[in-house]
Amino acid sequence: MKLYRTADGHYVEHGGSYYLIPDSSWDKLVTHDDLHAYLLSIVNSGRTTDGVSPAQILAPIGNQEVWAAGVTYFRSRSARMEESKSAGGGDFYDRVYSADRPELFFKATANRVAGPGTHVRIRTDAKWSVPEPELTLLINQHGHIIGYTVGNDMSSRDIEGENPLYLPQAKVYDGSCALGPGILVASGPLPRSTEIDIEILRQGRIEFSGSVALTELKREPQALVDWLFRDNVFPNGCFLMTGTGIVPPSSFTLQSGDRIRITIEPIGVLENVVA
Ligand code: DO4
Ligand code: MG
Repeated sequence: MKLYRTADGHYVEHGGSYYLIPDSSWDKLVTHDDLHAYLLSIVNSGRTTDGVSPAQILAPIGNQEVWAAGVTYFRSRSARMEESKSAGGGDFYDRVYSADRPELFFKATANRVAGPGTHVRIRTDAKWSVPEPELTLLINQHGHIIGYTVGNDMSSRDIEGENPLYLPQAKVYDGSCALGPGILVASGPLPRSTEIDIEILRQGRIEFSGSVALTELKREPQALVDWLFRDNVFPNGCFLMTGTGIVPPSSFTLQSGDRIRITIEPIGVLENVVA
């Protein structure tokens, strides 16, 4: 089942049919005792409604914080070691890749998150910017993974590479994150064979494409969540981006007008244009 947030209400989609969720706030849905069973009861009511058009769909976020894990794929470790070599930061990335404690950082509040079909941004003071396509977990207030969405952890590589202490500036700014289009509410974990694909189109032509399977993800999603919930409460639940396994070559930087298309097959396609 997929859950969508729109200006006209929230919808659940199942088998190609759409069902309007009776009056409920997004935060209430995220913190529902058993969201999967609740959505199933709506589907089983059989009261279908008209479909939801892509233009109606908003970012699937209410009052949740967005956090992110880093250096969870070998490709990310190597790219970060390379970009920070002259700053002497390379060793940190190698160490965190194999350490018990993962890298976790605060990524965004809802106002910094772009929904599907809207604009993401590159920093005005950055010279080297990339999208990071990431499986993103929706977690309830008890630390249980209740759904999955597609995420884009926009990053300024020159800023984080200059000094690891600049990471919050490289990662957190207006339009630095995109989520959507909906939430896949599944009864179990996603198969490890699940693929994440990205295409970056410039003037209608593919400038970069890449893909990675979840088999390359070094850590278990629930283990990342357990670390995040150590000494942190999230009364409205939260999102956790699980890191990138796709890094474009060092010669690539995003430009205004680039179209970023990220696909995770069972969830959907998240498409945004760089402002
Ligand atoms: O350590 C810097 C950020 C890592 C990150 O965002 C990623 O690996 O996806
Ligand atoms: Mg990332």
